[in-house]
Amino acid sequence: MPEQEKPARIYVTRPELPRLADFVPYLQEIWDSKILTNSGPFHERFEQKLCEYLGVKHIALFANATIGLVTALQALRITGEVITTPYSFVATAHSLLWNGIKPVFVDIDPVSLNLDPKQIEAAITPQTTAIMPVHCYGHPCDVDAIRTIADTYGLKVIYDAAHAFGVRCHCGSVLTHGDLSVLSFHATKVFTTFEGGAIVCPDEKIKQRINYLKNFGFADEVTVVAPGINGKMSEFGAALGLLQLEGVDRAFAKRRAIDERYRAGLAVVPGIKCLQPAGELLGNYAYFPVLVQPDYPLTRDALYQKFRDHDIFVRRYFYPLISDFPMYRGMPSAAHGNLPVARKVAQQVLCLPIYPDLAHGEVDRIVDLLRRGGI
Ligand code: T4K
Repeated sequence: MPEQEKPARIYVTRPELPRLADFVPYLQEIWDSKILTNSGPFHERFEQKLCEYLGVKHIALFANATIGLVTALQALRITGEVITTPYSFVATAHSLLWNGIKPVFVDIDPVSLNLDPKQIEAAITPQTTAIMPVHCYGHPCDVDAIRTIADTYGLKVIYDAAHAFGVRCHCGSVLTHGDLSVLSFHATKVFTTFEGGAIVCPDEKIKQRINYLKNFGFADEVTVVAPGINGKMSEFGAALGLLQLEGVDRAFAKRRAIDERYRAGLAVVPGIKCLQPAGELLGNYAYFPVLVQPDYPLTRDALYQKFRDHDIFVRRYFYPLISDFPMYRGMPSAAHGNLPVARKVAQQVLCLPIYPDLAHGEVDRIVDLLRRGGI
């Protein structure tokens, strides 16, 4: 095929951006005020609008979710051991190591791919102080079962909600569960502020402490109350966030249509299993993971390569497991036999492209490739 006729490269995701012309007045305002960061006017407006949109009480904006996770652990003074999932982006466990906390990996549920509540109790020791589950791919964890365990053993719960922007479960926003939830607004997420993140908090007091921690520990000009970090979101990120909020429901609707098209197309493809929703009343369609089963004509990795040959950049989120990285693999909970479900899923998963502007024709091309066994 001549170069100019080649279809454009397809990525696993692309950010949904507003028209540049619509962003320029926001930039003008920043230029005029010369306030670039440190809780400026866009930061304050965005926090408030975000609370309203998400249906939560308090939000503290962050430079990214990783610093948000690190700070959430500091804010609740978590120490010792924390139970978490091996099946996530590596930032989940890294936030524990950055606080000198030992991650204890527990296997995932084979249907939701979230931390399996049935296996949490057996991993609790006198050193356990918290649970850090992940709403993987935006599918809610079993929040009620996790709450019961946490209450019984006096543990805190910090949700890594990096994927769960806008997701609603049986009792409203999934972000209201646990002691704190941490969102990501990275460029690859359903809602972006370039880089960015947020901690969702239940009350003003904890938000105040988080605000100190994300600003070097400053309580006022001359008082430093904690060894804080610089985790602040800039005015540029907050301005983009404000503008993004206007189009986010439209973006979800487009994602949903793509999700439905994949499901319809793949229903009859032997060996390709789509993940089912995990009880969400409103999903965000952040990812479209499929599991490549042993009866599919190609292995997962051969299929991954076939897609690449067609300039389709599918991804293996989350392979390798976090527990297989060098800084974790010596830990007893990372042992081969301890995480059989996560290990199997990490070998089978492939995340197909999904983003609002992905053409339906491209979805059909991807489905067709899967139907033909990658040929
Ligand atoms: N917890 C969980 C459960 C997470 O998934 C993440 C992040 C975090 C915590 C930490 O959140 P942050 O601290 O980042 O806020 C990406 C992201 O970098 C990462 O944020 C995300 N999870 C993870 C699942 O995916 P990569 O290395 O796969 O990204 P990259 O650069 O290969 O991008 C994937 C595709 O996206 C590209 O092929 C093209 C497209 N893309 C990417 C960027 C950066 C764009 O179109 N524009 C862009 O600017 O990690």
